[in-house]
Amino acid sequence: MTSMVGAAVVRKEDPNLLVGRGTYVDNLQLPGLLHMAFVRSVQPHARLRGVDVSAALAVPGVVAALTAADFPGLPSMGGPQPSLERPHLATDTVRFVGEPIAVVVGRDRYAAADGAAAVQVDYDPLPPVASLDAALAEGAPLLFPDLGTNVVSQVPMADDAEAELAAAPHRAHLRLVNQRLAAAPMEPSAAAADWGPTDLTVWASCQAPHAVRARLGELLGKPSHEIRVIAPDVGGGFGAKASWYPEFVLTALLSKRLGRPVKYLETRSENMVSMTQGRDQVDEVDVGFDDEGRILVLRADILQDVGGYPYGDAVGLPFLTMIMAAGCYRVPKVATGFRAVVTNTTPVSSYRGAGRPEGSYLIERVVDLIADELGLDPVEVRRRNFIPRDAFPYATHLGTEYDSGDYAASLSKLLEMIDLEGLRREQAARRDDASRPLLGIGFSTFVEMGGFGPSSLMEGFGLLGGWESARARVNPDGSVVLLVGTSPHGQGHETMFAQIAADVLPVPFEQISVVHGDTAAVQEGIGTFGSRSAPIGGEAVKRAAGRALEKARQVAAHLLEAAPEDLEVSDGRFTVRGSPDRGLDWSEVANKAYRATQIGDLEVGIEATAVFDPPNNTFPSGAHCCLVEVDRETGRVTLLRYVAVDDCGTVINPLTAKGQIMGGVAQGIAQALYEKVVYTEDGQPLTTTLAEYLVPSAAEIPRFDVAHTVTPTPTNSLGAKGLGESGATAAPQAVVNAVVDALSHLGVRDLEMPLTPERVWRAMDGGAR
Ligand code: MCN
Repeated sequence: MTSMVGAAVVRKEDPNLLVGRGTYVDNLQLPGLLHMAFVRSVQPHARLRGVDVSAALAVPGVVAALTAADFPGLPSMGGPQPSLERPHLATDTVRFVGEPIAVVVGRDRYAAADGAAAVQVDYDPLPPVASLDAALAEGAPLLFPDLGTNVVSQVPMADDAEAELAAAPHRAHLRLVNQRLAAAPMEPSAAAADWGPTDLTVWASCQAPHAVRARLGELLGKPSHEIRVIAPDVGGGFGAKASWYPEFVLTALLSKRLGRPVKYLETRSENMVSMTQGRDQVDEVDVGFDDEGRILVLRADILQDVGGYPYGDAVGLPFLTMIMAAGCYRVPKVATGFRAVVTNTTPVSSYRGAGRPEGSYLIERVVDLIADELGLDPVEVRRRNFIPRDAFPYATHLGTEYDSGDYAASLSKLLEMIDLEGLRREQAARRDDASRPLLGIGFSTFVEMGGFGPSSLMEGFGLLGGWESARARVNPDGSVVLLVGTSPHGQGHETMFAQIAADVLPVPFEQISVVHGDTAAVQEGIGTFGSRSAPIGGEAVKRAAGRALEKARQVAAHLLEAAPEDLEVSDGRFTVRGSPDRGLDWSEVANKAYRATQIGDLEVGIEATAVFDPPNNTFPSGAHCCLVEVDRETGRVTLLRYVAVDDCGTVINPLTAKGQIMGGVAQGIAQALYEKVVYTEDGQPLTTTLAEYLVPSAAEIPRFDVAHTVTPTPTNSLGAKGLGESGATAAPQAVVNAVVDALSHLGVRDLEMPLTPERVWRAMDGGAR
């Protein structure tokens, strides 16, 4: 039987989505549905003197207008410590533009929006701090005065490695900025709630419905069995839909109060100030190296902007950067530390890669800088520093254990796909011909941390666990339903999980469907983030399917009057070893399994659950190369080609894997060239529409070549590592390295993202060179 794992199967989920038959939260039409709108702060930092909702109540169609005072006893959204907690609706202080202050409910969205516009908020403005520099300045205004500082969390460097840096034959410094990014999913945040006489149903555009149910239970004091959370089709999340949002609980409370279902759909401009944002990290990096370009010591001092309120995972971001700071290189001494800082801006949290792209950017820019300083080939510097393939499992400076990898193999494969020598000749020729654009070649050899992650680690991040669950249910006709605890939002899980189960069970891929995202249907699960669904959820599916097969074997053995261990399974049939005529088709076995009168003492049905808690994270890696052209007159960067060699261990589906890489790389290109959330010095956001926040379209994304090397992970029996964040982790530095490479003969050694034409043009002295 050919294996389904590894087959490039088209996605099961696409037919519905392609013909507009997806079901998103906003497609819900419930009888008597009301619509909620927020009144959001227009001030970045202010005391609230008063909120007057009376004018809203006079707007036709408005049925309610409420402030925090109307929700007595509603706990806060939480925070790392009680004094830093964020309320669901602002009580006395607002700390970023967009923070919700009041809610208005209308018979339709328009009435609710008109009502929200009519609410009068009396602000007493406080001085804002809208950047790390401003927040850390002497005498800076404080967001939480009781704390006495805007630094909300830190890990100081135990040893700053100054002695090693001073002793190194060469040393260099870089200040690297990972600008703030907006997740900007196609579907903004959305929630709807229907609170009946006993039970509450919440539809939420989220990545982890079971976690949303648990939080609702805590906040509402309601047991989980009376709460059902449904994540229907979710139009992208990119990590930001793993965050908790006030709309999840406020729609529920409003539904209870008004006795009708209530829905909320964020507008795009609200999304650009309300949904948690990503990156926003500044790294001061020092490196010491020898004459051959070997890295001897690395120091990274990390500053993380966490926005107006510190979320638990936001302070985890720089921690992940620390873990991954040395990338795929053997560095004898690594010193890292961070400070997480609050500013009067939208809160920052997980965004595709969450702290690891920042680490990868850091080390990959450093490697190129070393090559530049020594006049060496950046490919060669990488090779000289790689952790060798026989060094795995490899313990990093912080004790994290890389599971497996062969970094040199990915780079070699990449080099087979490009003609580096030819490109270098072309680059030199272009430099001598002022009529032609400059050519740049950029490399990124990265390692990522995916497959989050053992319970021992994830419990520390405040999660229920790091395991994942799956249930395989065989129907009486032999078809199979998988119920999975992960919750996809674009990744193609229905396809991937069906492929895995089709390799275990004698059932065609087409006869396996997947149910996810509904706490009433699916057993307890953790959710989708940290590129965990393939390595952890996939293994759970494999095990559940294996257990279902064992049950079916028992049924078949009973029916065939043979011992279970004497049965063979092939071509959709159970046969008795040595007597191929004595056999039963899978569908007959499935059907008989439900006939209590025919299966003796066996329990009716075929259904099995498995929960998999991995022993470690997985560490996907790869080598990417980007070719760019830089216009000498305008500084405009054009991407000519992008080549990605990824090692995610066993590739479950090359087609969806390619989609994941392309999507992630597109986000990385977006960071390198286009996207940046911008605030004025006084805390006003300037990028509140997609006219100012430049999400690239397909037209800006170049030709892709994708290939794989395969170093299976030992952490699961599939050998699969997580892949969903690799592209976003690898790409920014591939692009930046390419542009710096194009300009290196002009003495350019670094450029800050995004590489706008203006920035590049200035680096070329306004096109003078
Ligand atoms: N895959 C594979 N072989 C592997 C690993 C993965 O074929 N060894 C393929 C499978 O098709 C699988 C997909 O890649 O469905 C992603 O698997 P995995 O790496 O386990 O990642 P998750 O499914 O857990 O997805 C999370 C990850 C994260 S953290 C973000 S952020 C992200 C992403 O995936 N956000 C996305 N991909 C996204 N894709 C879309 N369209 N939209 C988002 O919001």
